[in-house]
Amino acid sequence: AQTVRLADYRPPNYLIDHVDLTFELAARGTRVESSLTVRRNGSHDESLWLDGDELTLESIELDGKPLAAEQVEERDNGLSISGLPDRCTLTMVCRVDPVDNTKLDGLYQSSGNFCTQCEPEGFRRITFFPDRPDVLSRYRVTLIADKASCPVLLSNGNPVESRDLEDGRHLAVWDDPHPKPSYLFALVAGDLKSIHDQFTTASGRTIDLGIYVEPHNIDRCDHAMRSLIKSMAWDEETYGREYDLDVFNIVAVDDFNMGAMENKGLNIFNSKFILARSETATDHDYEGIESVVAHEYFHNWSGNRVTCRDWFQLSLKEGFTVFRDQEFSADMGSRAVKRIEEVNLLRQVQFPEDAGPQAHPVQPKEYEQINNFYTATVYNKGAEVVRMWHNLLGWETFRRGTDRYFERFDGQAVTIEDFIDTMAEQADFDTAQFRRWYDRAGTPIVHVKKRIEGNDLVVDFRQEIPAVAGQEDDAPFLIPLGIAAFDRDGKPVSLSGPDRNGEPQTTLVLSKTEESRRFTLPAGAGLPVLSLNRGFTAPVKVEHDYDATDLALLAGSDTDEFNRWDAYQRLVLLTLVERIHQAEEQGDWPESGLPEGLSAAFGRLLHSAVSTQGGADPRFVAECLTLPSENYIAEQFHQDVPVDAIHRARVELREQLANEWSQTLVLAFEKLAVDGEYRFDGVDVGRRALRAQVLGYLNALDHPAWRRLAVEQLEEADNMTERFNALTALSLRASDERDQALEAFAEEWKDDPLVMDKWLALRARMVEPDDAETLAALEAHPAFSIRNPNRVRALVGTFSRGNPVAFHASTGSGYRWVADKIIEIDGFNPQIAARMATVFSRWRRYDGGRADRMRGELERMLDRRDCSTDLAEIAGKALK
Ligand code: HT7
Ligand code: ZN
Repeated sequence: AQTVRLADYRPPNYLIDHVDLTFELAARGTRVESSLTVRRNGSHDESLWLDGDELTLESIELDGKPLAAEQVEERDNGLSISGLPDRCTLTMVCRVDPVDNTKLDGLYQSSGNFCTQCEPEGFRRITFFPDRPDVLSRYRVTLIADKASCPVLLSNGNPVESRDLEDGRHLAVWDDPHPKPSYLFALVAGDLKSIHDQFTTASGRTIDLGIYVEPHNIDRCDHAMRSLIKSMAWDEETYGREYDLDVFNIVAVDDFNMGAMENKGLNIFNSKFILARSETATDHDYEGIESVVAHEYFHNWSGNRVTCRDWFQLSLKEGFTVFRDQEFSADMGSRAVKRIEEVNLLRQVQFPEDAGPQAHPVQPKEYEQINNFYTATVYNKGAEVVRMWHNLLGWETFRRGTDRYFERFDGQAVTIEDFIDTMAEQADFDTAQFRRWYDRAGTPIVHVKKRIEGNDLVVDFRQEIPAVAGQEDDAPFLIPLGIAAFDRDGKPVSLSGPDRNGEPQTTLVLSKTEESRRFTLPAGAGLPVLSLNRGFTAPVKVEHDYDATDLALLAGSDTDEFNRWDAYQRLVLLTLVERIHQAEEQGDWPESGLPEGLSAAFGRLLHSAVSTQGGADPRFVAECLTLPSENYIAEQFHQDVPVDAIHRARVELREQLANEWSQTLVLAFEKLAVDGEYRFDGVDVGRRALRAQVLGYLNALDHPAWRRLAVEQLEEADNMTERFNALTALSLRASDERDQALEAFAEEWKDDPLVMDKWLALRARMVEPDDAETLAALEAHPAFSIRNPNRVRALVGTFSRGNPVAFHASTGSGYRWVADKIIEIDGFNPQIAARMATVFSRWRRYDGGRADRMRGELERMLDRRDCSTDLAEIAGKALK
């Protein structure tokens, strides 16, 4: 495959000011007529290049006359047109087949309705066009379709006309006054029902809002509509950004490669991120919907009004918009819990990505297939970098910077450099060094040591910059590091000096490979315990010689909630890793009791959540009590990941904690019961979350009474959150109750694909190593379809990422099954196949037998004549 390089960027040699499109929609042969007003950009006599993919060109005219044959050269990826005047109109007719479009990219059908996905390079699958984000055009779109089967006809912008035609068809015209790149084009046509509301903007304009879904889902749209209205208000209040069309429409479809798409005025969503009612969706689903609706809406400014010059700038819109949606969610719910979730994702997905063969900078320098770069690095590390701008500048200065950015670049396709320059104008620190966050892959490690000199606390910092992605330099980063100190009684020790009101926290800005900071302590103070990277001020790993006592102290006393959680998690990790090492050294499993400090910290947390006076937020406690995932524990081992020992140690610790605290757990289970009708609000969500943890711990024990608690909750609860939490708790151990419950659940929800995805995912987590029969049964289950990305993520994705012992079964059976699926999927949807394949990337970290088998599967995926460029890039990099 061809490598695309940032260094090769050239501005477009022709611009397209207006695009007029007419679609005659038909399943097997949609006719697309396009009329492009072409303008030479600069002075040159080069040809015009129009991208095209799987299109049939029926005709092409220049200013109303057929083009001379020698002027057009058709290649398999587009058209080259020579001899054009400075300005002209090109008119083309193409045919596309939406039914055969199994890639879900371009114009395709989902549940019989027409829809589109154009980011990043799908528009070229609809008509020939310079399909690059720096060509901005005004679009006018006419949709013609059979009125009975396609009563709804939607596109970008404002509706300007609609009428019936004589042959049973009807027509609608949409006009988008805002110039946009082709990746933001969208149309939807089909038999859909809708709910409507209105939003009045700060300047008094009324916007008509619509959410369109398949008719049977019409009772599941209210939460998404509320989320949209909240997002519109928040973006006005927080960033001063007002909506800019008369209508804003959302459509939910079942077949979708990602979460959602921010097409101008017509967002298209994976139905998973729109549809919710309490009987079928969990609190987690409600939160996902709120944040994805917000994310796509926020793109209207960060992405659409100010867009990307080329795809190397993807994080310009994605990193910034993720930061914006994170802050929105923090404002809607618990800030600390939101931060914990963000850091969990970063540590469990982005850090591993940044340490393996797919590592790349936030601004990548080259790619083979851009679809492979919609990554946690571009999105989530990108958001962390924006967060550092925000923290370093302070909110008001940051907001001045974003105002300036939107004002200066409105209607333009720009670069990450443009964002940095605008922010740098506001900054009083070395922004050149800060730029490394965009250019250098890998997660910096900050080693921290402390000592006492006289009355001074001296803290030494050393930055370690790992060599990844062919980048070997070790120049230091600019790292804002929140830090505080606590004495042995858990009381804050001021590090900021007497002039800062004795505030416990300060933020250091580290900029050298090695540097020390000196703090004067009160006379007689001993060596305090350090709380580092508070609130996760920088996306780094912090290495510090914490012992269990330090961590227990911070878990109980740190004034930063995020770091309280982090200390507790580190304490758990310390215990688990010690046990695993011990087992390795001894050659068999050690008899270890529950460590005193950890047990006490667990009990304290649990008590704090159920105490009647000034208790802790149950949601926060639930996050603390959630044991680190097996994959995250695996990250603590750089070589020969002890897959089975990790599983065993985690299961054992869960049982020990449950055993020790069973009475308190039962008490908490009773006290946390939520009365009344389901409400999606902070208090109830928190209680349900902690109650789920509690029920999980209890069911880690083999006891019929705790199973009965789960069965009762499953049968009596009126909402999916509690019902599914109960089923999950039951799934932890084999039992008759578990098997009956799983079967009954599947029977009850067999006609609801989104609920069945939860069931498939749960079943995928339960598969035992080498249980080929169960895998075959799940694959053959009517709820599964290999053609639908949500089903694939639920079964294949969860098996490979959420069930490490079975995926990494030493016989290689798990690898083989997943690779078989990937190869099959690659035949019709390469984007999804490539995403699934990243789970094989870090094969070198496993022991010889496993590593050989994983490598073998990567080779099998790659060594096929018809391996897609998407999958070839992922597998090829993994094997290098
Ligand atoms: N900007 C979108 C990214 C995207 C996408 C969405 C749906 C299907 C395929 C896609 N490829 C890229 C989603 C977002 O970040 O908002
Ligand atoms: Zn986005």
